[in-house]
Amino acid sequence: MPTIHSVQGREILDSRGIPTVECTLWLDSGQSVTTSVPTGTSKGKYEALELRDGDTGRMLGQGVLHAVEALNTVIAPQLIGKDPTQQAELDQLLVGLDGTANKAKLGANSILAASQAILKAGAAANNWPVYYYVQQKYQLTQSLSIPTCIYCLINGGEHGADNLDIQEFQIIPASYVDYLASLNMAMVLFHKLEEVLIAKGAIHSVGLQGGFAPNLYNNTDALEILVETIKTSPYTLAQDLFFGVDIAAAEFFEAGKYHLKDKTQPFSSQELIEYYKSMRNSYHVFYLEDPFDDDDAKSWQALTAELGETTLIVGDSLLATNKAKTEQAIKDRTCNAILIKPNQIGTITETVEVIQLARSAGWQVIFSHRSGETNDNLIADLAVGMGSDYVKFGPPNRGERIEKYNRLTQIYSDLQIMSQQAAATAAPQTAPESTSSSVESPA
Ligand code: 2PG
Ligand code: MG
Repeated sequence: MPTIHSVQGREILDSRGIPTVECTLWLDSGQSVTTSVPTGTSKGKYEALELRDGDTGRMLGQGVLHAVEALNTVIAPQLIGKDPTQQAELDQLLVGLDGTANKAKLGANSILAASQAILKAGAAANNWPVYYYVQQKYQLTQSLSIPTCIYCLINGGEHGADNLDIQEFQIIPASYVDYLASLNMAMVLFHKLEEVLIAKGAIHSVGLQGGFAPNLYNNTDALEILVETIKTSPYTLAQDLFFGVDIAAAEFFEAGKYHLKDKTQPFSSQELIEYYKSMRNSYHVFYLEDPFDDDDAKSWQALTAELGETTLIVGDSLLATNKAKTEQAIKDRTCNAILIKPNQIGTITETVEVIQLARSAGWQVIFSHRSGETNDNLIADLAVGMGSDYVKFGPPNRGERIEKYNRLTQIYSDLQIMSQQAAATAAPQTAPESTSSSVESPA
């Protein structure tokens, strides 16, 4: 097995034009891999620390040169000569080098860049695609398939133009819709939505992740406009597709109340539960992400008790891809699904541990991008290889989001070839002379 020859980190810009960390790792076989880490805008307070320089004379204080230095001078020397397939051992080494509870010393950005590079290098050392390597290594899923895509078409909250409180209005294709058909649906509805917004004189420029950020009066208007858009298409709501929302409620929680434009007075938790129930009933919203503040556990529990049978109640900043937080939420029945963002925790191994926990509780798993993305498509491979139920990669718009969908399209083709090969190898049961080939790798 090849070993790690060198590791080089650097500062690059993310899709928002804000610095982030990229890392190239060379093996002594001559192979190399490059990876970069995303960053969030509506970051949760329990996420691992992303190290920023804070030097206001450069990159508005957002530089990551200290994180890059940590990667090149503290982390890299420790990785040289190591076997990249020993992910757990190497991730443990990284966590130990940092030594803090939230990766505050070296930064979760430098640590994750190294951890992701190790994973990609492990796959390269085997000459396997990353999704296949991940499946073989972690055995989180028996079969490989493309997760259901959650497409965000309208951006509000911190991602939008500041007039919608809810951060993401999403469409979710019905389970019978195949991946390529779902991409077609998202593409059609994204462009039809633009036409509807233009016809209404609503602004149709886009927000941070590429969804439209229109000037509407309130949050319900956004759902109404999506309903109107669907009516101009061949699709039927509640048959071909459903709605989802990322409320990102921590962003409008103040002094124990939730401040939404839909009502002049702020919402109490109980009023907000009623609001979600009516959203569920009137608009077929079956996905509710971060519906309450991260510390308002009682409201989460009440909502999960009321709607959890029929609706995904998804913990994002609530759980921060953190094992202790997830354990607590399972015990308290706070939610029934988890958003997975490796950069919230900082290593691949810890990400896998959180997924294992979520699975043990029967939760649904959703792999997610960040609002500040790069053109690295690793999360597409992770989502397939780890058997994610859903992925949230944004709208079918902007290069950094499209890159993830295009990677899913490649994997989709690979899987088709694999199943054709598998069918060919199954054939020998009736024709034993052709038993020689077996599908070990789609590569
Ligand atoms: C979220 C994400 C991605 P951010 O809240 O789920 O959509 O946003 O990366 O800004 O935290
Ligand atoms: Mg979220």
